[in-house]
Amino acid sequence: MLKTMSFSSRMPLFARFMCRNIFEESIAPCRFRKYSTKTERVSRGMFSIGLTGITVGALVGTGYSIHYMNKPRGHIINEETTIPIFQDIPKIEPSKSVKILGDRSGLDLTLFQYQTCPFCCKVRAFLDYYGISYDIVEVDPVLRQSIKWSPYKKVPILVAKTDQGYQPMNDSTMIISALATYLTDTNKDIPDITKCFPSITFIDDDGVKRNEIMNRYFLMLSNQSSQLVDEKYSNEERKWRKWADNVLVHTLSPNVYRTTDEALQAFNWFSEIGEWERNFPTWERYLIIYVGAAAMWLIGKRLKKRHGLKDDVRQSLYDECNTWTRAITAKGTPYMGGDKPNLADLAVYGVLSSIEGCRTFKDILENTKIQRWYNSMQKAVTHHHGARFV
Ligand SMILES: N[C@@H](CCC(=O)N[C@@H](CS)C(=O)NCC(=O)O)C(=O)O
Repeated sequence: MLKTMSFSSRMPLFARFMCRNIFEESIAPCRFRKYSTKTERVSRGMFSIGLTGITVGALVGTGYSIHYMNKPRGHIINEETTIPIFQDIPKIEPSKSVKILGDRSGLDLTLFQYQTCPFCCKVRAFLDYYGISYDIVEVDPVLRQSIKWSPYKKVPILVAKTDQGYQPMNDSTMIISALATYLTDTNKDIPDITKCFPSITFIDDDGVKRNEIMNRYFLMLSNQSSQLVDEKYSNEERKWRKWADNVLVHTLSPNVYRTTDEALQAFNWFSEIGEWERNFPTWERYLIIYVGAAAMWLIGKRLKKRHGLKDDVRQSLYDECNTWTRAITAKGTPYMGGDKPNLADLAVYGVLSSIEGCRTFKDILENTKIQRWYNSMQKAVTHHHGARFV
């Protein structure tokens, strides 16, 4: 039973449990005294042992309770960190270079990624749409050697080579907001912008220490540039970017890894599209495919429960796709951003593109009305339609 309880609820119960044990042991001699023929002196001694037991038990229990009550929960602890610039990072041969003719961004970028991670796909959708060139380092999802230099242990990590050194940017949403700020506010450089996205460390309701970039959905524009942005329009854009990260993305894993067959098919496709045959030794590739598929099949079941998906997980995904297309239809424009995609369109497209080769994706196209929007997005991204705004 203890196993099924959260850590936070275990401590006081454990304390009470201890107290009860000590208490039960201490009253046993009292009961014994009532029916025994031993001398009163002996029973008084036993009674005082019992009493001491109760007192010690009560003190230990109280101590635990006070410790538990004082344990910080849901508080921001006083740690605000900006991502430092590295003077050097290990030279790692890129797995691929995406060079876009006529790129006027002035950026020199390397993306550390998993090819089919939805968060990495979001970043690539942004870079491709705006016609920004970048190198790719495909990270081995099991061993992750190529990001050993980074204190941040997830992907995507986007590193910008600047005059001041190598500036890493962590978290897909922060990366996109930082780059969108850079494209809108031409007076700021990447290290300046990165400083505007500090991560705050806090203890959440379960007592777990977390880092979060609180303003990651915002562009950090100067007063002058922010006047160009329509407030109502950017509220809506933020709302759907959050939906892509907090709702849509959680419907993917339970679908893609719904059965062992589907999980294996998905991992084989990841291997193909991520060029694992070229990027990793054979043993490492098979390790990732088989261990990864088995692990994700199991994890998919847990995620289904955690995110409250329907028993038929496909239906949950169809529902979300329909929510998105209905919202665009209600606007009467081809994209959420109107006549051209905005950051919400790019985020939703990026997330869905991560499962393009999976059976789930075919099912979405056949059972929802998302295909028209998806095809237009695909064209806009692969033909770099946003490059004219750079
Ligand atoms: N909030 C982050 C989430 C990134 C994330 O969870 N990435 C996963 C891959 S899809 C990861 O790197 N997990 C750690 C691991 O693989 O060990 C973002 O938007 O970039």
